[in-house]
Amino acid sequence: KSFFSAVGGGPPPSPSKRHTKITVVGVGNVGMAIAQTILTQDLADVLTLVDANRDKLRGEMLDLQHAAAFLPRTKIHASSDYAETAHSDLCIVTAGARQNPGESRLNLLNRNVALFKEIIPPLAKSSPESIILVVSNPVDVLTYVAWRISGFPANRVIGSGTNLDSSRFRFLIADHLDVNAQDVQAYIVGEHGDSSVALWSSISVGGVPILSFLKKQQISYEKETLESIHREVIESAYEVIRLKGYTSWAIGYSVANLARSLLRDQRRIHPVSVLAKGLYGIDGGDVFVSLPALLGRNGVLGVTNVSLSDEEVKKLRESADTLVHLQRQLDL
Ligand code: 6V0
Repeated sequence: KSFFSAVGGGPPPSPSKRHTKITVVGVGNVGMAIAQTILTQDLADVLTLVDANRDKLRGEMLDLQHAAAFLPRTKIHASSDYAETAHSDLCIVTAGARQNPGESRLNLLNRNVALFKEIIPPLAKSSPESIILVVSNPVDVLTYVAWRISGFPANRVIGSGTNLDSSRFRFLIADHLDVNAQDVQAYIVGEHGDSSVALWSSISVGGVPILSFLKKQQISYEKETLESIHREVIESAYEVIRLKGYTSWAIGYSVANLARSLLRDQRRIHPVSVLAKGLYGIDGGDVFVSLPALLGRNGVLGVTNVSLSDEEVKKLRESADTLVHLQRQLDL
């Protein structure tokens, strides 16, 4: 006898036809911060976790499931078998090898390429219509690797890129002016990390372009002050890692925010890593770097044409050239 009686003798309710399913590969600090933000923000009906470490995977699944009484309903699965990820709408990849002491960046990168060769083919095969969102570092090169290995069209392969750098930037500007960071528009583009490019002309607060505002008010500002804010953005990642060993909460919110824009077709503009060949004078080869991209249910719907200064274009091209050079040395 079932727990519920059928009403009017009719058929039992059929399961809802359209689920939103998100897969998170890698249940380390970053994967779990993303998973928990997705749950609290009610972004998925089904959340599937994948990791090579089976004990940790099952432990994390149970720990999240035990919070069910406090959360919107989401089915949480965990498996190291990619068949469990079938029909995902969004696959978020956070699995990554860590740098060994004294290990070169290229060596680490090649170990991550080997990891992606294990992860991406079964993921893409199980969910051929999904969007792949890469978070593992170095994110721009690994997004290129995921694109190459998956064979997906470029609009469905995205790297979290400078979305996080930009939110750090917005926080610092907001903190400086003592306003809400949500009212600060500011973009960092290019390569995630050290060679990112701050778009000073893009900064506006409550719709007021900040540079022309300062000029009009004849408030002198030092280029150095602006540059020191950008430097702080770059250094803040290292500082968090030095202090707590890894970064997790901000990347968790930043990726959940991307998931919302994609799956709910929000058509919001995010600086994320996209195939940038032919854009902004980047012509050296297939390369993924962050540009302000319009995101919706079909992935990347377009890239906005911001007018950049000559210096910004130069920096962007240099980053792209460095990445292309690095990509040529990969065991792909
Ligand atoms: P972590 O805590 O070491 O977690 C990595 C997880 O990957 C572990 O649970 C591993 O078991 C798992 N893993 C390893 N190999 C496989 C495999 N073949 N299949 C499935 N799972 C596997 O690292 P953490 O979570 O701190 O960081 C993950 C990645 O995110 C790293 O590459 C970071 O550098 C990167 N980040 C990227 C950011 C961004 O802005 N793009 C920000 C923060 C971290």
